[in-house]
Amino acid sequence: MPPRLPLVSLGRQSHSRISRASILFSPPFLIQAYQAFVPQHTAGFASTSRSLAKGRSKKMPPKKKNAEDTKIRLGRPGNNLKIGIVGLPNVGKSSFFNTLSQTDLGKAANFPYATIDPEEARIPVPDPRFDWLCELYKPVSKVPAFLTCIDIAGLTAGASTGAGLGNAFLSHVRAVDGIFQVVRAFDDAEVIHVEGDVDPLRDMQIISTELRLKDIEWVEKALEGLRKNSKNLGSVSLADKARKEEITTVEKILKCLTEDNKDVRKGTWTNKEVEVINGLTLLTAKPITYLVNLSERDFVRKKNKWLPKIKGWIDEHNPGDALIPFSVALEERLVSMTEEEKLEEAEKLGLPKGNPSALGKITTAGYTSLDLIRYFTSGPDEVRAWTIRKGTKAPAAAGVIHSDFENKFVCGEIMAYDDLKEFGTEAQVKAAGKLRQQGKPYEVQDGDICYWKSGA
Ligand SMILES: Nc1nc2c(ncn2[C@@H]2O[C@H](COP(=O)(O)OP(=O)(O)OP(=O)(O)O)[C@@H](O)[C@H]2O)c(=O)[nH]1
Ligand SMILES: [Mg+2]
Repeated sequence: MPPRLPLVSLGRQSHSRISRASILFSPPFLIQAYQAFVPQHTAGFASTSRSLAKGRSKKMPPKKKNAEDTKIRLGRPGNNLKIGIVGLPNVGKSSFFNTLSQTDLGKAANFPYATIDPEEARIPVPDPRFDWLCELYKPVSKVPAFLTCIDIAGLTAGASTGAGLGNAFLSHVRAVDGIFQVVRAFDDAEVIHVEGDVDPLRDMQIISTELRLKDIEWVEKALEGLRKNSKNLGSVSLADKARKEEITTVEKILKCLTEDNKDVRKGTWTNKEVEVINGLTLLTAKPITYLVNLSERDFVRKKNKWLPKIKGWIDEHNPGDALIPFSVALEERLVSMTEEEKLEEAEKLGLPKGNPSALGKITTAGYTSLDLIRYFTSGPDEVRAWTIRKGTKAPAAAGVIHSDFENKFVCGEIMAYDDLKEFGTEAQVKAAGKLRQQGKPYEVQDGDICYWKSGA
């Protein structure tokens, strides 16, 4: 009997066991104002090349790969991932993008389709662990983790067949790895709604339908091409067998989108099937975080008539997807305030102590939705967060700093953030036997503090 392939659930692993959408309302994260961006492959290299171990890498016999252990993730491989801001026209996407990036790059204006060309910005991802490390080392340079966000044009009903900015818009969505879907739930007669009135459920249905229709068209085309080339397939050659399997998988994807009426990321797939899906770069395979744009008043009182219905819609259609209420109007006011003024504002509004902005929480949710984690390199020169995908092995994680670290990887000296916090200094962590030497098979954990050793 052939070995059974593991079933891989697409989308966020952390949500795979949660069947209900969660409203992430409080407490908001403190957002960092770090704007510094030190180019990769420079500073981190210096801080981790204290001593290079020469010729110490003894060749181990290659281990047997166990395919069942390695779950293949949906989407593009790699760490350099992007999240796109998607939604109907005039719902506040560019205004949100501007507050998030603290720029005026996004074309925010009170008419539909103000945005045409996508704009991109790198947003620092808040992390109290990073702040603590900076306090400890007081480094010359501080580089937090970043999330790349893209402001995309508005999508309208019929976009999949070319209405509005139709296909241009959808190609921009295809180019990102995850989606922030802005849903308008604020009333303002001054702000035109392309559908005539405010109805977030209808709007969510429109976006969902358009993304699915485009995927169906894409998958049908792929299937047609595969079937055309499969007329002379035999049953003996491995290549022919693989081709047949691919056709069966594409048929299953089409069934998921049509008969099962599901986004592709909500299906259950084997690793082989995920490989086929990834080759198709489908829109509904990308993780979605729903961002509900409320009036400032509704955000402050944590009440809006649409919110429970929106949650119900997500539970029914895309269970497990995150839902974050926020207010672009409030964020626009907060963006020009100092940290102190923000704290005062929170008190004035009756919000929980701390930064009243939801942007930190949103950035973190986007980062997590892409299965991104970070490890740190730290010292008096620099404290820096390095973004990797969950499940990345030590050599590849080191390679994010410099390809030499991966190619000539010897080992990593690694301590957990919690251990450093508990023991206070690197020396004490070491004395407690908590500084670990890790080899190539080690899977880097979120919050690890790493020091890589590479050979000549
Ligand atoms: N009252 C109110 N107006 C808002 C809010 N968010 C955005 N707006 C206004 O809505 C209008 C459209 O905002 P944009 O940010 O350009 O919307 P968009 O979704 O990027 O629009 P397109 O690029 O055309 O798809 C602007 O006049 C904003 O000032 C909000 O929370 N409350
Ligand atoms: Mg816009």
